Amino acid sequence: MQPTDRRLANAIRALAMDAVEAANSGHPGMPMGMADAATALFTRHLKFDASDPHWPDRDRFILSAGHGSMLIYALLYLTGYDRPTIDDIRRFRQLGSPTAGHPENFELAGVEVTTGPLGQGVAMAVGMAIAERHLNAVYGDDLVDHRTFVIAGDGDLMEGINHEAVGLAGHLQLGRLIVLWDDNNITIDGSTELSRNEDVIARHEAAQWHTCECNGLDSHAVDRAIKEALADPRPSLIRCQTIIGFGAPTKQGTAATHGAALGNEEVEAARGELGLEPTEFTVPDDVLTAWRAAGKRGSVEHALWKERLESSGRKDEFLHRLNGKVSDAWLKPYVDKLLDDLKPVATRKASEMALETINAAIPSTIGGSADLTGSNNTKTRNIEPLTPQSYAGRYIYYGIREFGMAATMNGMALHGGVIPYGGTFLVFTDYARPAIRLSALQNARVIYVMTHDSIGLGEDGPTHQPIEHLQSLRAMPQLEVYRPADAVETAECWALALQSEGPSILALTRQNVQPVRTAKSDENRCARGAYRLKSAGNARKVILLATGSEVEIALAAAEQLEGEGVGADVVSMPCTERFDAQPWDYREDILPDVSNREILRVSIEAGTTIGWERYTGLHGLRIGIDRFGVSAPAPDAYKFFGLTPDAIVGRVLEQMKQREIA
Ligand SMILES: Cc1ncc(C[n+]2csc(CCOP(=O)(O)OP(=O)(O)O)c2C)c(N)n1
Ligand SMILES: [Mg+2]
Repeated sequence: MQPTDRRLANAIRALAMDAVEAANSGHPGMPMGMADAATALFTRHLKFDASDPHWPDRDRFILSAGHGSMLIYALLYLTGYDRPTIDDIRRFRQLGSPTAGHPENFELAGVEVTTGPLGQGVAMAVGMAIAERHLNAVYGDDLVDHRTFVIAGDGDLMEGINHEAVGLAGHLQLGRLIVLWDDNNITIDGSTELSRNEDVIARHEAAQWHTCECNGLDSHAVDRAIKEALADPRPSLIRCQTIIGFGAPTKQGTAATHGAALGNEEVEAARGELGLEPTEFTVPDDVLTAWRAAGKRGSVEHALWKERLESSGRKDEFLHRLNGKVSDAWLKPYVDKLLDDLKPVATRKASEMALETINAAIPSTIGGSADLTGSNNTKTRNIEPLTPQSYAGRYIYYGIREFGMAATMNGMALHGGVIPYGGTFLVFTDYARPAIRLSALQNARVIYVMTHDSIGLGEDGPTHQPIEHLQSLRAMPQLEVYRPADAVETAECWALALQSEGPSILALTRQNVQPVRTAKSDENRCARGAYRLKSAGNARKVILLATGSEVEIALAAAEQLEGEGVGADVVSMPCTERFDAQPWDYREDILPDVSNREILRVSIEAGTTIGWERYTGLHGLRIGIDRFGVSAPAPDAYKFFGLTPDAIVGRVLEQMKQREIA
């Protein structure tokens, strides 16, 4: 006899309670409250095959309420994924176990995205739904025809990013996105009445979503609600009314179940209440069998899909696209052509020029901007907008939603088959930063086109002029920050970003810069992160290290120094992370490890100097800006901050004198 849904759901409850108890850490309330809804979703609707978590046409499931990680771990175990095993679940939240505190996409197949920072899961789901519709438009129903389901908590819907994500999803009419809201009226501080009186349903409806409500503790009611959502062409919000910690006799319905072990006594009482096995981490045989059958539900559809793939004339192209590898064959011919006709150009414009070629050569790119298309130069002439009428388009008008854009791009990148890039001003990486951090943590290939990268943007002044941004982004692990100096370097950095497995930031100028790379080269010189652009003519006394728009200033300063008989190398350093990864002998060649009395090392970057001592040495000369900017035309701002060849040469000579460098 098939066990009841309630018994299936209770297996989730049991594992959640036991794992949190064993770790004495974690969040039992959410999985216990949503166990019935998750049972309805996983046993009747979600299209998946536990034996192949990477099946490209699977439905995507995102647990936006990542603190309830035991919900997804229980589901993956019960439905028969290879991992987590029951031992992994016993080792919930322990060092080396894939059952990390919050679900991590790099730990377990079946965990599509990393969640935990509330709100971002829903926004990433929007990106997944966009990627699905786009690939469907390109490859058709036979190969791409799936949905994106989300479980979200009160917190996910309260976060600011939710407004951005909901607005974008409604606008793009992403009807295959279905969010199940765990409406339990509880957050950490207690009742949601403490902090919320908005009408969540009305807000979604105002954003052109379909909504419905159900008793989230009744799997059949949830089932009906999901059916209704599936039938509606709009994105759907299903309000599942639940009780947090359902089944814990004295604690259910209270914040006490949110984020702490229930305690032995309460767990034992819950076992009685729910009719669970007496021993921990135990699932009754008939229940496990039923769950395992649910994990195989999709196998027939999966087999049919494979047949369609085999008989598709586009099989190779489709698989190539999904594996994500891109060639940089476009780069050399493009750069050679650039070199034939050198002229000053802003690197944001150089980025657009490179993108014309890239977008033609690589069909998986999808561009966009947070309402700064004309400033970020992100839309090339050869791509059309992605709209509800035409999901095949490759350009997204994200609106003024920087955080939403970044999280959406994470979802797109992790869906696979597309390479998202999107722009805003570099200073507004602050608005997108939590999602940039998740790009890095998740190793998602998202390319951030961040223009107006310094005081060089001029008149808009201190609110718009990045100062600490470059260095603070460089401080983020697994993120590559590129600041190219001219059109050639911009193209090279684009090639590196496209070939990277993780995220990149391209910091680009608003103002024109002189070409600094004028000779043909067989290699991508930016690949080493820093390289000697000009060697000292006289005996080398100085190394000028510069990035982006300051490289041409460094070259001019070096020329003056040479005129004074002082030999000066100029090193262009478009990507510090890549330079740091070079072998010792290369780094030693570029930046010899000698005292600043022998060779003075000087960094020049129109931003904070904090951190540059890493390359100049503690007593090297760091030229930059350690205060907020000024509202003025760019040349005046550069002069004001001493970022001119004359001012730099003056400071270098003075330092040399002080240090008695002859
Ligand atoms: C951006 C962010 N802020 C704060 C937290 C800490 N936090 C984790 S869960 C939670 C409460 C969430 O409430 P709800 O979504 O209703 O979850 P429930 O208590 O119902 O399980 C908070 C504040 C977080 N994970 N992410
Ligand atoms: Mg809640």
